[in-house]
Order: sequence, then C-alpha cells, then structure tokens
Amino acid sequence: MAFRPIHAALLALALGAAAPAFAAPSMTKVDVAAFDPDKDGTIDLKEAQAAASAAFDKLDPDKDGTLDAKELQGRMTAADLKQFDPDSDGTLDKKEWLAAVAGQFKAADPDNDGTVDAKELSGPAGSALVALMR
Ligand SMILES: [Ca+2]
Ligand SMILES: [Ca+2]
Ligand SMILES: [Ca+2]
Repeated sequence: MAFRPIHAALLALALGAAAPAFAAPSMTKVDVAAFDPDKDGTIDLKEAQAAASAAFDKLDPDKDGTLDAKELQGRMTAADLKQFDPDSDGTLDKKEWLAAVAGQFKAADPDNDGTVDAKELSGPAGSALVALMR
C-alpha cells in the first residue's frame, strides 16, 4: 500500500490546540490524542474506525454513501482505491472504506498488539492511517 500523507502541515496546525498528554519530541505532530477518546494513549481499531467513519461522512458531501476518487482528495492512490474496491464500481462505500481502514490499521501495528501507539502512528503506515481518519 502506498497512501500519500498530505496536508501534514495543515493537520499539525489544526491539532496545535490539543495538548498531548505525553512528551514525544521526535514524533510527527500528528497526535494519538486526536483519535483517542478513551485516553489510554493508543488507538485501537474501534477508535480508528470511529474516526474514519466520521471522516467518511465529512468527505461525502453529496451523501450518496460512497466516496469517489475526487471525494477521496488524494487520501488514497488510484491503485489503493482499486485494491479496496472489491465490487469495482470505482467508489468506496462505508463498508469498503472501513475494511481499508482495518487493513491500514494492521499495517500501522507492526508489533500486533492491537493498538497503534504514538511511535507507530508516526511511521509511514501510521501516517497513511491518519490520512483515513481525519
Ligand atoms: Ca484508545
Ligand atoms: Ca465499491
Ligand atoms: Ca501496536
């Protein structure tokens, strides 16, 4: 998978107001806390999918229940869109979207403990996951 992390600077600005609960000077500005409603310092799949579900609704202004390449706004490459579109209709419905999130979550969790921590979130796979959650 090759999600392109975009608008990282903008996101960092947007998240600037949320004070992190921990000191992590070397990590990316993307903050676990932004996706961590239970505040345990990590993102579990449920939290990731809840955030991604909200992102889906935000990205689907025509509310037809699917995201096309335009609505995805570069969060996913054309190749990835193809990969996560098993019915090949050129769009992602919410089920396909959440399956893509689950796949990316797994990629962002190399230690396989079922959570994405700050360090994992700051890696390339973590950044790609963020692209689906914001
Ligand atoms: Ca959590
Ligand atoms: Ca589809
Ligand atoms: Ca982990």
